[in-house]
Amino acid sequence: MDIKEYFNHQAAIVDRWLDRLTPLATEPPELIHEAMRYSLFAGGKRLRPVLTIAAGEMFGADPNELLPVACALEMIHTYSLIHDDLPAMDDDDLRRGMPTSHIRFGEAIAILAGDALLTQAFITLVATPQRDSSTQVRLIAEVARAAGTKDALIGGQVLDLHYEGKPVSAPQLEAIHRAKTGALICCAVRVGAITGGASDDELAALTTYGEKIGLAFQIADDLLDETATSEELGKTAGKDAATQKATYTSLHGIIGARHLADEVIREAIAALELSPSHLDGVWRDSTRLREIAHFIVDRRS
Ligand code: GRG
Repeated sequence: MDIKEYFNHQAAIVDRWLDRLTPLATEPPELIHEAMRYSLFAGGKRLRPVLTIAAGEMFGADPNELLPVACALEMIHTYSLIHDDLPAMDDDDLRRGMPTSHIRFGEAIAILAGDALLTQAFITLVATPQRDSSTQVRLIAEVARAAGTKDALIGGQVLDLHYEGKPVSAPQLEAIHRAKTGALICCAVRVGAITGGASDDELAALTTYGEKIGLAFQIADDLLDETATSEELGKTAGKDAATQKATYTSLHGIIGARHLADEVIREAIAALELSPSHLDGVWRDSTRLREIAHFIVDRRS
């Protein structure tokens, strides 16, 4: 199976689990469940859950333990997109090729759909027994931290708002994205490895990989904003330039950003290549994680 087929295969499995783990749109209060499902099933790439699955598979994780953790991350990611699109934030009309949640349901329901998806993620984690209860608590703590304020999703979004319209240096840009985009991506890799029972050394190697691909993802996102169409992206293209937002392309140019992305991906893969020597003689197959690293910078949406 090549990486595209692997993504499609795993995304279909993730969708089945998401369907199982999310209240039905016919369950009262129907409107909020409909809004949660509208954004959840609008056709995202499922990058974060697929990362969790690929990292978990590397350590032989049990799918019944792994998939709910993967889905919890997709719920949190979807909540962040709904809130990011709100008039009070990026004020966007289009997401995943469809009208954004506030356009479809109004602002109040969009806010609540985001809140509900964040909550549903933790309901899911709490309801999923893991290999032992300390692993379960650890996973819940990992996800909570990545969604929080310190070097994490909400903190990154606050930094992003803070720097709006101001000059941003390369280290400041990296700090924004390490938190806003990178924390959840790195968490997706870590929780997969933890679910599979990775050792501390293995987890450290995968954390470096996760941090690097998180950065590469954002550089690729900035490149796509300039080089892809709204149809390809399923969201408004060219918005960063139109709003004069500091991006990797505005700081380094298109060619410079492309080189940076390639360099960061090489570092991510190097972190994986180092890991076998830390593995107590146990070989772990990191082929999928290497392929995903390349996919992140080669994608067109
Ligand atoms: C509102 C708490 C809060 C956080 C918002 C994620 C985020 C923080 C904002 C999204 C804005 C944005 C376009 C960030 C760039 C990186 C990113 C997260 C892109 C979207 O992720 P993909 O490409 O989307 O994985 P799909 O739809 O494929 O899941």
